[in-house]
Amino acid sequence: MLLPSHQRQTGSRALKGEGDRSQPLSHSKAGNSNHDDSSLDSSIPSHPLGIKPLGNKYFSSGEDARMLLGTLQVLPDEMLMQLLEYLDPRALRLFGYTCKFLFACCVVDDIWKTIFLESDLGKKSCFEWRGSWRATVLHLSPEQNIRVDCSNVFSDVLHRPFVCSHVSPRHYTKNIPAANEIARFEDLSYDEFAESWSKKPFILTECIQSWPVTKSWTVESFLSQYADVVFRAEAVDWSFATYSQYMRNNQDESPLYLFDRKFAEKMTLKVGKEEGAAYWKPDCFGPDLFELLGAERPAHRWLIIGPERSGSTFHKDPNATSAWNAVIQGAKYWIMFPPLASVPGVFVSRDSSEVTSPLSIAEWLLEFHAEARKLPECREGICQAGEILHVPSGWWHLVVNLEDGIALTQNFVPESRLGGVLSFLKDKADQVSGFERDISDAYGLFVGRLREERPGLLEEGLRQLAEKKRRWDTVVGDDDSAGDQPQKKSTGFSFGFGFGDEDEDEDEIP
Ligand SMILES: O=C(O)CCC(=O)C(=O)O
Ligand SMILES: [Fe+2]
Repeated sequence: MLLPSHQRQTGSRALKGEGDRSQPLSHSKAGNSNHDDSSLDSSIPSHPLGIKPLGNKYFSSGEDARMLLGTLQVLPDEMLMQLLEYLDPRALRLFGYTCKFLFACCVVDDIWKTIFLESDLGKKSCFEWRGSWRATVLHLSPEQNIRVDCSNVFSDVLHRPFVCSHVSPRHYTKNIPAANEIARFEDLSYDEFAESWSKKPFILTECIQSWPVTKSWTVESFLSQYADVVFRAEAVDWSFATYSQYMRNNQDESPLYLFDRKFAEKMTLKVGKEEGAAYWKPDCFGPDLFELLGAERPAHRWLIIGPERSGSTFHKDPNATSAWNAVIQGAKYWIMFPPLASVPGVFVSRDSSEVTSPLSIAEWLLEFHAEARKLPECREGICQAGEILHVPSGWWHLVVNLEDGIALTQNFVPESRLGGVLSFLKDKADQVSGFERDISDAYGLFVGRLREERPGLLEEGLRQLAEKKRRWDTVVGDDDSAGDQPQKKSTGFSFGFGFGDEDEDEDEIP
């Protein structure tokens, strides 16, 4: 599921000079990469305008376009880019014609994306996508997209997004260390799941083969059946016809991701084991305790569609729920860490309500992937079309589509994770998300429903909750100043609650 609203994410761009096929400097990456950097460099084409990383300036004998900026030379590139955000489309276009350096700045597509979103066009669900936000806002045909030779523009701020939008995620998914491989089974029984697997990720290769959508859904079939259905894709609501144009032809570093929770209603799908159903929840995960909430349960299922390189940056799923994610078309690379791990490049506030990480998936892969996969708690795997992956409650995950794809995901509360969910709803009430606005006490609502329908289970859940709190108090000496999120360090400090399971990984902090 997408980053829940309780985990506000802020971004920081890690800037490093990097090579370009036509230039002598080589890639500089964090963590002494064990990837083959030369193959990464050769997979990145030269910038279409000829823009180069800043470091290349020191190897160039020719003129530097920045010298012709006049008084604006005093401003660093980051600040120049920020200034441009104040210009309207006409001013931005004209300003770009004043010199080559400013041309390179003014065609950066992210600025045009903001302009698009704030314009009337940004409110439309059907329009012609022209391959870039700039071309779409300015109604430019391919021949009207002017090309200026910017080979004397040296800037990491301008070059880095181009690298990130051309990084092939496949480069990072090769050679998964055997110890990191997410377990794969054909299928699991509910007993096996409840006894041994509810706290670990795994992939099932046969479990969803009987779903009708596994055979019938492709991006093409969607286009023929649902072209006019309007889906939510991050900040926009677009018809599938429009989204598929975008999906096939965009250069965004973080492509807009179609992530819609009302899809079943919009597409008039039947879900569940009934005549004519499109798909149903797999048996192996057992009862979903949030079903006791009926219509009052928080948002729980999503249709996900996106192009290669789209995906989800590091997050934990909301309300300490577990999830399954079924790939219908395409393939997804998952990299996951248990709840208390410190994930390289991901910084969490003391109360876990804010997550700061590099802006894009590509940026994280470039800077932190090599270091991350060396950690003993790292789990990685590729979920192919027709397979389903289990996301245990509280696990960090980053997911990237390796090709255009369609997936279905659903969040749930298995019996074995009830204590964790009760603890979250009670102790992190300010981070609870996905409920309708008028539900102010999710913990009280859930406990009340469990008391009516599953009193024995509630008792066990409350016992787990109390035990968790007791263990926590023992560790931190009941002292608030200790902070509420000790991080598991890669150097080996491990912190587990071990509720009875011999091989318990870790659990959430109450
Ligand atoms: O398919 C994806 O991008 C991942 C979605 C996700 O985070 C999930 O299913 O929990
Ligand atoms: Fe998720």
